[in-house]
Amino acid sequence: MDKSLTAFVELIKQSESIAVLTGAGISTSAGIPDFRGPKGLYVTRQYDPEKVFDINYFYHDPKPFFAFARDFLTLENKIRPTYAHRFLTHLEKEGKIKGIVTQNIDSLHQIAGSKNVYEMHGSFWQSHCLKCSKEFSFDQMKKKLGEEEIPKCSCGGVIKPDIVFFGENVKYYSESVALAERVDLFLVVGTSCVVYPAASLPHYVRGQIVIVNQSKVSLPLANIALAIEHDIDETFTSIVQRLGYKI
Ligand code: CNA
Repeated sequence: MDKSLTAFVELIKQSESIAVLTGAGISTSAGIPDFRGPKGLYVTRQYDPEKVFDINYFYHDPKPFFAFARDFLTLENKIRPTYAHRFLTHLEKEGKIKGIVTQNIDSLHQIAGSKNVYEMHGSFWQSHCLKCSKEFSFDQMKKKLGEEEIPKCSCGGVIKPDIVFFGENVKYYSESVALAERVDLFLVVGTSCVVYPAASLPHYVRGQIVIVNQSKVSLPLANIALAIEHDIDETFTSIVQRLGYKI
C-alpha cells in the first residue's frame, strides 16, 4: 500500500492535466448508499434500482421513483461533500484537474466547489413536465414532492427530474470522451465501471490510469498504472499528507 501511495503521489506531481471519473462510491461516506458496494441498494433492496431508475417502468408507474426521490431530497439537506470531493476541488484549483465526469446525481462535486463537472447522469437541479416541457426548479420540485405523491404540472403531465434513467441517453458524452483523450492522468474513483457508456471512458485514455475503489474493478487496460483497492477518503487523506496540501 505504501509503495502504491508513493507512486500515486509521483503521478499526481508529474501530471499537468488530470481528469476524474467518479461514481457512487465517492459519496458513500456522506451517507448516500451506492448500488453495488457491500451496503449498496442491490444488496439492501431498500429501493429496487431496476424499477426506480428504469425509464419504461417510470412511464408505466412513477411511484417507486418518487418514493426514492422524496427520501433522497430529504437527505440532501444533511449531506455534505466528502474529503475526496474536497480533495478533487483542491486539485482543480491547483490547475491539475481539468474536469470531473460523474455518474452521481447528488451534485456534491459542485457543492464542494468543483467547476468543470460533467454530470453524465444528470441531476435534480431541474425537472421538466413530460407533456408540455415546462421547467421546474429544484425548490419547486422539492415542494411538490412534499405535497403530491406523483408531482404533476398544471397541464396534467408528470414532472420528471432531469436525471438519466436506464434506457435514456447520457449527457456530455462527447465532451467526456474528449477530456479522457487529452489528459496525462485519469482517475477512476468509486465506480464499479459496469454502467455503460460511462464505463467506456477509461478505454479512451492515452495517459496513465489510477483506480481507487475498495472492490476490484474489471478493466483490462494496459495503461492502468495503479489499482488501489482501499477506502477512498483514507486513500486521499494519505495522498494529501504526502503532497503537503491543507484540505
Ligand atoms: P456502483 O456500481 O454502486 O459502484 C460503486 C463502487 O464504489 C463499488 O465498487 C464499491 O465497492 C465502491 N465503494 C463504495 N464505497 C467506497 C469507499 N468508501 N471507498 C472505496 N470504494 C467504495 O456505482 P457506480 O457509480 O459505478 O454506478 C453507476 C450508477 C450508480 C449511476 O447511474 C449513479 O447515478 C448511481 N448512483 C448514484 C448515487 C449518487 O449520486 N451518490 C448513489 C447511488 C447510485
